[in-house]
Parts: sequence; structure tokens; C-alpha cells
Amino acid sequence: MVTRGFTGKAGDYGQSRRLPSGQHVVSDFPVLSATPTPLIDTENWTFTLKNGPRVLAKWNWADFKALPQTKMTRDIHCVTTWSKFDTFWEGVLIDDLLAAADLVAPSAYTLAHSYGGYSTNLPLADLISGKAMVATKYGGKPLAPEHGGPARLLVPHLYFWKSAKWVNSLQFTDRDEPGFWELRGYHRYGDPWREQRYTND
Ligand SMILES: Nc1nc2c(c(=O)[nH]1)N[C@H]1C(S)=C(S)[C@@H](COP(=O)(O)O)O[C@H]1N2
Ligand SMILES: [Mo]
Repeated sequence: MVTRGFTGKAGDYGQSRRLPSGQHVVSDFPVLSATPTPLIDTENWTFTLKNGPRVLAKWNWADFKALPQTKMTRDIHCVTTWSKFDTFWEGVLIDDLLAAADLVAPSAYTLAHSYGGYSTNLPLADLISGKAMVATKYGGKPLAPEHGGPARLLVPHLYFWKSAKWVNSLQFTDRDEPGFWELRGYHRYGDPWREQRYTND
């Protein structure tokens, strides 16, 4: 499989415009997890929208799969320097979740939480307007457990640690509160195009 971007020399216009500084392209799909893979049965899976501790809306798997499903092909960029082009996902846009909950967002900041205890902070603005989804399929197939199945957040324009695997809730917070990696030295926002890898970048 050869495409123009991959074969161009360093500095080739097409690739440099597409590959953020300090990144290299991979064709495999590395697995990066801080914890063992939790095995979650879709029978028991739920996804909750919260405002602080208060539940705003909650879906089980069947209800979630009945929401509008959207396809997305995007490049992804991991802070450990690999990037993968043209990854193909399907799931529910955050816009469609908020619409289904008939919700006016109560704050501008969120924390995504996962089965297993992982979390990551995201401004609401980075989740809406078609930018992000809760993905349940990758490459046309149900999302594999090691990549976050049954469902993961996909926020492809930020470093991939923001795309919480095994996601089970999105919580509105009054302030921007750091999550798992942000408390351990990773950047609060994580824009790969500005190389926001670590806290003070
Ligand atoms: N729940 C959870 N989500 C997570 C992580 C994790 O350890 N736990 N790792 C993050 C990091 S650092 C990266 S690079 C991506 C890796 O996703 P992948 O294993 O599908 O490549 O998931 C992110 N989401
Ligand atoms: Mo990562």
C-alpha cells in the first residue's frame, strides 16, 4: 500500500502539512494503556452525562446504538510520537448526545471518565461542532477491547491520550480540572500542532 504522503522525502509539502512536528507515521495500530484492559459486556455497559455529581442523561447499549450513528475518517497523533493516517471510526457525535438529552451544556469544561478509573479533561468546544464522538466501531468492526471497546472517546485533533478508552461518562465541571495524565505531567490541552506534550510546553 503506497500513498503519496508516505513516500515523499522529509519536507515533502503534502506530508509536512499533515504530520505535526516531532511525529512519525506508523501503519500498525499501537496499544497504549496505563492499566490492564477492562472487559466490559455490552449487556452491562452504560454511558452517563453528568453535571458535577448530578446525572443529566444515561443510556444503555441498545439505546445508545439507536442514536444517530456517524462515520469519521481522521489522522490521529499519539504523544509518544506515532501518528496514524486515515483511521476510520463510527459512533455517536457528542453533538448528537447533547441533542438526544435535550441539553444546554451547563459549563464550558468537561472530564471524560472511563471504566477502570482513567479520566481526561476537555473543553466542551473541542467536543462539539462535529469534532468528537463516542466511537463504537473501528475499521468497520466493533471496537476491540484493547483499543477501548465497547466504546471510546475520539477527539482526533488533540493528542490521543485525550481519546479516553472504555469511556462511560462525560461530566461537566465548573472549572478545567486535570485528568489522569494531566495530573502526571501531560499538557492540560494537548494540541499536537503546537506540540503541547508536557505541562509547560
Ligand atoms: N481508559 C484509558 N484510555 C486511554 C488510555 C488509558 O491508559 N486508559 N491511554 C491513552 C493514551 S496515552 C493513548 S496514546 C491512547 C491509545 O489508544 P490505543 O491503545 O487505541 O492506540 O488511548 C488513550 N486513552
Ligand atoms: Mo499516549
